[in-house]
Amino acid sequence: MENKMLLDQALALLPQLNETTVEVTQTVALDMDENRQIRVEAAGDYREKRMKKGDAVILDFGNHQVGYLNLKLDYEGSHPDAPVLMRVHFAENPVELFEDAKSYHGWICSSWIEEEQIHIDVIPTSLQLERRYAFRYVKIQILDISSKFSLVIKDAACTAVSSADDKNLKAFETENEWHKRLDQIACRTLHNCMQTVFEDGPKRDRRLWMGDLRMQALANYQTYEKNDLVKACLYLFAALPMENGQVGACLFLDPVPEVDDSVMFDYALFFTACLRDYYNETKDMEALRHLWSTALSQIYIAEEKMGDAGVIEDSDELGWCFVDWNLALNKQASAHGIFMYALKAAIELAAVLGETEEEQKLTEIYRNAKQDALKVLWDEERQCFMSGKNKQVSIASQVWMILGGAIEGQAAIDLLKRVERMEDAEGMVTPYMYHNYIDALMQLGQRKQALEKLEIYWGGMADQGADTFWELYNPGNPNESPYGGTIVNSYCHAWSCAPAYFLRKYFGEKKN
Ligand code: RAM
Repeated sequence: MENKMLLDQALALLPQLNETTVEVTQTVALDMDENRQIRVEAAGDYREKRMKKGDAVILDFGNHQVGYLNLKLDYEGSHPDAPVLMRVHFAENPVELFEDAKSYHGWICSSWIEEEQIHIDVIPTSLQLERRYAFRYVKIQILDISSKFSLVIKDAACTAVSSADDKNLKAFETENEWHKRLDQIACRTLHNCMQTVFEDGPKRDRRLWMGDLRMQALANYQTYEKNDLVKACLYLFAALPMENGQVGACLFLDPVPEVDDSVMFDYALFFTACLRDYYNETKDMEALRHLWSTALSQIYIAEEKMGDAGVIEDSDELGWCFVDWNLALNKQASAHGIFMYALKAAIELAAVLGETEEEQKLTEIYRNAKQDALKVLWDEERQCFMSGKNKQVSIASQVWMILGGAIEGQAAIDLLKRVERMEDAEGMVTPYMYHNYIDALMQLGQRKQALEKLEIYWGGMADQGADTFWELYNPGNPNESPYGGTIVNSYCHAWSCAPAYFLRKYFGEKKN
């Protein structure tokens, strides 16, 4: 099913990576108190240490980096008479250095843990670790060394890589220092996820996901404006669909470009929305013509999930529709809202292309989807949208109904307020879902609330010392992980670069 024309176009657009050498800014010691708060203290100069068995140093690279570690090693004492065995542990967030890799038994593969054990046979030597890592801190620990000599790390540096270049970062004009800081963290997040494709996170999963791409593209238009990278990613998804023509949830580049075998109802539909955003930004008519049939077929493939009642049917299949990492969340109502959201995008694109008949057909589907949402999913008694057979209330369901246009204006404003007060309403756990929530508030003209929520939520991560924004953040439990351990969480995840998008688009102060 691979489309060679689209694939060739995509590959031709893939960027080169820029390399920068980054030095260690300080050697540190880390301490964690009973509330899991971490204190970072300066701890001399790593170059001065004479390392014996069990000794460790923690190097701080000053900011989040993505790249390759280079070490220059020497010794003091007798000629090395045995190899040195050392463990190198990389951490995006210092909390990772307090977890023991061996005690991680979560469901996602532990091979994501950023740890290496290496033998060094010949010293002095210069070495570069083969694997690319995402980190700010690196802990080097000597597991064993002959008693006849000690190890000296003469130099440590990182060859950092990204396809984004800060020279091309658009200025963000604001006098608000706090907004500047949130924007900087968001831009760093995006920058470090911009590799050969937009990666979801450079630590994990290091690949192109459709749902993440939509948000990365939006932030990119306000910041680095690497629009060809968005284009390349859209072409990749269109070139490598599933058997039935559906856009896959994610894809790999190596050893050859290939779509993963997982699909998600919402992610496939976000292709259509992402193409609409890309077109609005670039007016790239040629790309729209190339990608339109993929965008349109996502709507019809999704429509097959429409049940007799006229709303998208629920499913027990795990991960059928993503929406958020809240594992208790029922996805039905959100799925229906996302279907409507993508339909709106498809109607817009059909109009641009002059596909009048298609436009009318889609408008008709949209009209019915809206009517049936109000008929089937709206609960008269509780005055909100419900999801699934157990009639679950969640913020996500309301947000997607609003973004899909099922409810508008004051009624929608009141709805959000009402549901936020309901104790049994399922909440949001990812910056990804928070982005959609802020988007809904903005669509309803609730600027003040949107800004407040953004400042509190992303500001919460900044207060925890984040250099880049995280994959997950639950203010009630900053160490939450859906994977069974923070050691595999990603602390630089581009679906969380919303501050760069919202602050720059709506809250900047244009200087005269
Ligand atoms: C996470 C990935 C990615 C996301 C999927 C659904 O595991 O890192 O960001 O799109 O979940």
